[in-house]
Amino acid sequence: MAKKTESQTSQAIYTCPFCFSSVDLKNIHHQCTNPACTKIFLRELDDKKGHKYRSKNIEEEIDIENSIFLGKDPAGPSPVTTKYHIIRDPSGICDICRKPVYKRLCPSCHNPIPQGAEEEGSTVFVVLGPKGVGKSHYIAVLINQLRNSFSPEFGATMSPATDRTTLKYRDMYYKRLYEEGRRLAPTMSYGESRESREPMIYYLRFLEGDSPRVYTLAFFDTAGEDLSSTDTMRGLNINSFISRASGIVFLVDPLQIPYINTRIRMENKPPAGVDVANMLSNIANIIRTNNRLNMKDSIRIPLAVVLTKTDVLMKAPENDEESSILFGLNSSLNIEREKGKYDRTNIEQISAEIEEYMRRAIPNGFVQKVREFREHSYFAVSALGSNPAGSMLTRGISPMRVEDPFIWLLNCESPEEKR
Ligand SMILES: Nc1nc2c(ncn2[C@@H]2O[C@H](COP(=O)(O)OP(=O)(O)O)[C@@H](O)[C@H]2O)c(=O)[nH]1
Ligand SMILES: [Mg+2]
Ligand SMILES: [Zn+2]
Ligand SMILES: [Zn+2]
Repeated sequence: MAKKTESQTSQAIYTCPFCFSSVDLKNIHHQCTNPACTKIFLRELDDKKGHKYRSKNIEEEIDIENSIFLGKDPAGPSPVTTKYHIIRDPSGICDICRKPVYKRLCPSCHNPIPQGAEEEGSTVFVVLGPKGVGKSHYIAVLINQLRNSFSPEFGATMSPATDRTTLKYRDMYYKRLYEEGRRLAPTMSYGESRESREPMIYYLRFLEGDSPRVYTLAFFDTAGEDLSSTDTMRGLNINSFISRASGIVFLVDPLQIPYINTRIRMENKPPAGVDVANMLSNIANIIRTNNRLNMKDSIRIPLAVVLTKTDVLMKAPENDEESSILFGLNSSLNIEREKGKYDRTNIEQISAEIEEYMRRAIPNGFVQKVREFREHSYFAVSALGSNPAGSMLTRGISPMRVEDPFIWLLNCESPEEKR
């Protein structure tokens, strides 16, 4: 019963997955979908001569908040405009047509607040990891797999939350990877590009009985360098986002681990990379600070630790040294999971194997750090299925196990009980 009270109090507060602000659901903005209201509103604006925010388009009004969120001047030449009249009060009644309105907006950034936000809370999963780990490729391939393979398999539907998510996915990921067959370019850091600040948001709906379960998946493709210092994370407001997540997917690149990097034999081998134990430690510290936990308290957000680019570890060994870091034919990674249900045995078997692998390969108590997250599980995936030789993906894209971490996260205890 105590738990219930806890989750009831948290329900009035919604974390906007777009701008990360804490939104009191009693204090939000709305939009009226009657286009006539916008026209009346614009006519009224014209009567107040010299109004600063009058769009050139005769059928659309300027969305001041959303313009600012996207780094555009609302009084400048190309602000964000909308054909739906914005109501900047929580009444839920249009101030023009006086009818109830149902389109709800985050008051800070004017992105949508989905139906069911108060019952479901927002179940946000985030993908994190250092630069070069394979985040962008993983996210690009995962979205495609979740839509086209996972959803039909598990009786779900996945839809983009906004048109901008649709456009961003298509223009920055899908086209290049799936249509042109080219590798993705490195992601720009926040300092360099304001665009990257906006995550791609999808709603995943499971249609069970009369109350569908809805999850919000936030794919927040950071440039890894933004995550390597707690100061940068704090400055960018990523901290509150991470601290309120219902699940974290933390990516680890085997090729960046010195122990593996020195033993593996391959062409165009990248250099070893940052200390992942340190990065995970930063993430844990931020969660503890934000959620007012002691250093000794375990963290209640489920953590999926995911080894990327596993294709490079699944070849025939060239010598003994190499064979000690490869996954052989006996690896549990070769056992297919049972389709259409949560195959717990398969996931636990793989987790045990990868944990042992990481204990051997990564120094500085990485595995102990992971244990500070009360619920954790290890995974191994490959987005591309093979190591790209040049910028063209000549061998196509054949992903391996990319959806496993999400199947596990979706089957963790109900996320409201985590907080
Ligand atoms: N072998 C292999 N290489 C990959 C895979 N995914 C990404 N890579 C390589 O890793 C590089 C960095 O990936 P990227 O997604 O840009 O990393 P990010 O900085 O974390 O976003 C890519 O250019 C690819 O060369 C994979 O599944 N297998
Ligand atoms: Mg990237
Ligand atoms: Zn917002
Ligand atoms: Zn109206």
